[in-house]
Amino acid sequence: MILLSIIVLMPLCFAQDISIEKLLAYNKWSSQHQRVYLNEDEKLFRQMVFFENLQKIKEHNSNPNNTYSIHLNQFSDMTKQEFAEKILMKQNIVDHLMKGISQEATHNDTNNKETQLNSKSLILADSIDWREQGAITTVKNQGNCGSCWSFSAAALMESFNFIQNNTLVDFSEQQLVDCVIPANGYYSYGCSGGAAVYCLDYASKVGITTLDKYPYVRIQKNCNVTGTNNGYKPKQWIKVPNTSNDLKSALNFSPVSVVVDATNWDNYESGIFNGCDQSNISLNHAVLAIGYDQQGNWIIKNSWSHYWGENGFMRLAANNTCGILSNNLQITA
Ligand SMILES: *[C@@H]1O[C@H](CO)[C@@H](O)[C@H](O)[C@H]1NC(C)=O
Ligand SMILES: *[C@@H]1O[C@H](CO)[C@@H](O)[C@H](O)[C@H]1NC(C)=O
Ligand SMILES: *[C@@H]1O[C@H](CO)[C@@H](O)[C@H](O)[C@H]1NC(C)=O
Ligand SMILES: *[C@@H]1O[C@H](CO)[C@@H](O)[C@H](O)[C@H]1NC(C)=O
Ligand SMILES: *[C@@H]1O[C@H](CO)[C@@H](O)[C@H](O)[C@H]1NC(C)=O
Ligand SMILES: *[C@@H]1O[C@H](CO)[C@@H](O)[C@H](O)[C@H]1NC(C)=O
Ligand SMILES: CC(=O)N[C@H]1CO[C@H](CO)[C@@H](O)[C@@H]1O
Repeated sequence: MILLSIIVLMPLCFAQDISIEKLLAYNKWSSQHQRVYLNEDEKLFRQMVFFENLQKIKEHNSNPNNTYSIHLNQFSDMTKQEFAEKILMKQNIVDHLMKGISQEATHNDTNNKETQLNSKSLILADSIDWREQGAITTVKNQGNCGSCWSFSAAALMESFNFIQNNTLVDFSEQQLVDCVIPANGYYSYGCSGGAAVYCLDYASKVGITTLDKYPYVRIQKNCNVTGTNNGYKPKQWIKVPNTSNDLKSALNFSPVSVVVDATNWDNYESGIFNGCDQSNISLNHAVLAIGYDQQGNWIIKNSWSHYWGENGFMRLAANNTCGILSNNLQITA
């Protein structure tokens, strides 16, 4: 597979001739990111992918029309396809999840009506950023595992617990990855994908423990909790309706778990991101919306470490950019 890719990429690479400058950039990047490769072939392949990404970054950042910049980061030697496979949720799993979620949501129609009512009477703040209230824990790193859904859910519970209980505690994503599984009655599949709503359902029954008691290890293991009194339990949650106003009014109350298309988020550095293909949205990543600015851009907490984006955060263009309004979840009690 790698060899084949080298053969395919080789002419491309010679065509754009590898300069000393590019090689230096690669050496610096690979020592910073402590890259270790299986063999010379893989190293050569990774270098070529890196050079292509470097070229893309140069072109993007030299266009003054772009509202955001991109840069080298931990994903810079991955192809788009590898990034999707290793970091994002699998499409067939997401499709499966969405079916289950829409069924659950219809059971809670009375709750949905309540939010719509609230959003009409609520006076929205011009802007809101829950970091300013101290309601957001440090940015985490999910690693090469599509467990974003557990990070989105844990972050949602952490913020709600802070708002309700005035203590900011990191909760255990690993507990969710290991225990929110089909064998326990939930549609969620570890590093392949899952849904925050099942994490809430699970935590409401069993309780979610803290990060230091059940640390994150970047792979799925056997569920290692017993009993039903393991920590924080959300009591009630709702699906937020899919308009900007509804998401804004929800954000006036607390952060919101959102699902997005992150296909093109890999190399985001800073600015207002609007780089999704809006005509072809595939929901494949879960994050936490933590506010919006005066122009209506959304503020997002991601789980790709604080080296990614704006110290781990992102500003996403207003409206339904990357499908952010599609599938939103908020704890209400
Ligand atoms: C920037 O946008 C303007 C106006 O739409 C366009 O004429 C110009 O070609 C764009 N520049 C680049 C480098 O894409
Ligand atoms: C499960 O948890 C117990 C107690 O917290 C710990 O001693 C044990 O090593 C854990 N087992 C695994 C497989 O992680
Ligand atoms: C809520 O706050 C109390 C007092 O600060 C603390 O003991 C308790 O652990 C907190 N609950 C959670 C779930 O963090
Ligand atoms: C928004 O939700 C309504 C029903 O609540 C649905 O009919 C509509 O298709 C949704 N729109 C989008 C863009 O998801
Ligand atoms: C739509 O997006 C998916 C996933 O990113 C991709 O595989 C597919 O080729 C895209 N389709 C078109 C028509 O661009
Ligand atoms: C997008 O959001 C901006 C700012 O909130 C608003 O002015 C604009 O009308 C919106 N555009 C669409 C197409 O909804
Ligand atoms: C997603 C969600 O809110 N599910 C709830 C829907 O309503 C039933 C019955 O009240 C609850 O059991 C679910 O947890």
